[in-house]
Amino acid sequence: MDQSLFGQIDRTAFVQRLREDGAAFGLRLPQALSSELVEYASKHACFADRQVDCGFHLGARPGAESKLGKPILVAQYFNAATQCPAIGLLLQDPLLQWIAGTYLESVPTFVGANLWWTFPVQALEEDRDRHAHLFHRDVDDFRFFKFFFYLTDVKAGDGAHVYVVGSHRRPPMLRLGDRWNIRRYSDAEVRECFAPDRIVEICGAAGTGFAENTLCVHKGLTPIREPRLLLQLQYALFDYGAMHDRRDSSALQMIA
Ligand SMILES: O=C(O)CCC(=O)C(=O)O
Ligand SMILES: [Fe+2]
Repeated sequence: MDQSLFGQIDRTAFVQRLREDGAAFGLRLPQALSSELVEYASKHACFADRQVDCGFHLGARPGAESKLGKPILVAQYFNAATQCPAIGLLLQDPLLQWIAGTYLESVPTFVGANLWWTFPVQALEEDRDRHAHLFHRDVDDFRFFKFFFYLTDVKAGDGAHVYVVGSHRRPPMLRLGDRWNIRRYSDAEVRECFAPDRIVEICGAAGTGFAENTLCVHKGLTPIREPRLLLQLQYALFDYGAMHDRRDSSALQMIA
């Protein structure tokens, strides 16, 4: 544990929180690592809507939007898990591995890193749905969870990740079939099911990290002023090959 990038945190309490609340807080990336991730993002192409043929560098976002004929809400990097050394370091971190194994009660399987921007735009409603800006639950494995790291400052009302405390154990049951169906929930439905203090907007400076079992009801808020850069590391029991960021480099094409 002395080798961890995260220093001393009460790891047993962290996992306990994750079990009870569905999320646990208090991780902080070292400044140098956070900056390295931002620098990686500034030097490599990201891909609008996670489409391999929609690559652009950050400075060319207006041109990319003109080509696509719409505002870009989300753009993701491909092959960052293998190409970005800072992500490689995080994947070896003993504290993150301990949390993953303890929470999953199994040898943890790392199933994917995802590094993406969310931009402050007047997004199309279909893009807000597609990119998880409406409340939902992720159902990715029998047991799984994600680490999230903000790489830009995230202020209230401006692109935060929002989750409902404890909702991994008590999903909303509003319609017949809600026990089994995976669907999007409106804000009104979530407010109807949960007390206001359970609906938590997670804000924090660049470097803020937390873990969440995204079986909890959650969503990303569409930013209003500042773009948000986020790194997500996902751990599960099994790797179904659906969550990684690997794409054949010959398939990657730029649009701007
Ligand atoms: O962008 C966020 O904060 C949430 C993303 C999300 O929930 C998802 O991709 O499933
Ligand atoms: Fe999600």
